[in-house]
Amino acid sequence: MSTQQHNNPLFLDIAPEVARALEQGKAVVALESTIISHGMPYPWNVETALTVEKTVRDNGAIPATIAILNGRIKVGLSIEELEHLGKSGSDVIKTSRRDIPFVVAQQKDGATTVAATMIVAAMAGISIFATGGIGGVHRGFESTMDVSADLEELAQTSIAVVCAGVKSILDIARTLEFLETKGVPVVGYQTDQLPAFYARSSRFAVDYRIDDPVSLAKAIHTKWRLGMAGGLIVGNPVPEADAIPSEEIDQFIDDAIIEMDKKGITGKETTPFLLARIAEKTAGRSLDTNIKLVLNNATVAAQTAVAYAELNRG
Ligand code: PSU
Ligand code: MN
Repeated sequence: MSTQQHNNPLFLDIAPEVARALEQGKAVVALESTIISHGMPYPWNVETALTVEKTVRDNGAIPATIAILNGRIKVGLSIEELEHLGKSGSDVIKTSRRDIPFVVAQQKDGATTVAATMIVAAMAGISIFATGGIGGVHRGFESTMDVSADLEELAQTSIAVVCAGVKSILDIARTLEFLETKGVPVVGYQTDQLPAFYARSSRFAVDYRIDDPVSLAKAIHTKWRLGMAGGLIVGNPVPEADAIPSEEIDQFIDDAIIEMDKKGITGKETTPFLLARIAEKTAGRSLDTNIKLVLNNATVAAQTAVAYAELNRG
């Protein structure tokens, strides 16, 4: 089990099934909830959240979707709770690191970003986390200084995040530079190149390529056993059949960013706006790709969590 467990029963409600699995040293995979409320439209968001949980189970681990409901930090949600988040959409507070204490203190509902989900997962003693895409350094950073809190969280919180890489709504080169500075390893799962979310490759090299869950779990385990706190990124490319090549998606992304700038959308609203506009522009094709890549990440995360639990027991 993780060395950083601060399971504070004052604030955390860990679902019985998740608590039991953690106690017994079984594989658990954390899942975020901003992707449900702000990342996809209803009802696809709820359907996807449920399918992701099933995929984690089918691969031998217990899913723990994380959110804040009525000020309680939840680790493991019921179907009704998932449905509530999915239906509420952007009425729920997009909750990153800075927001957690306020959403809790004011007894509100919060959907956790990658950063906030990492924080809660670490509190609960979960080590492996599956999502779609992480936040990063935004294009136009030179003038906006928009860098997602996800990156600082990866620098300090010991969670392995399985994602489909970094999408080109972000400045991929600067995101990688930031991660290098902060000492966050970027692993390619069965690839030498960082995936670009919709596309299988960004053409940027990863730090290390790993081809199987056991080797991946061993590298993660070794980092933390060395006493080196902090996260890792595992970039898992979307399956070939579901990918949208960069040549096709990049024009839509560029157009959506121009629209965003014209509308004056900034800060935490940017990613949800861009995802929704790209889905409209591609007539739902990008949403389909998004769903497929999350399921693919859930598979790899669950298999890695199983191997990681094995190492921890051994
Ligand atoms: N990228 C996606 N879908 C998402 C997000 C990013 O393809 O839903 C969400 C994640 O929750 C991520 C957050 O942690 O956006 C980053 O937001 P910001 O850049 O405001 O930190
Ligand atoms: Mn931002």
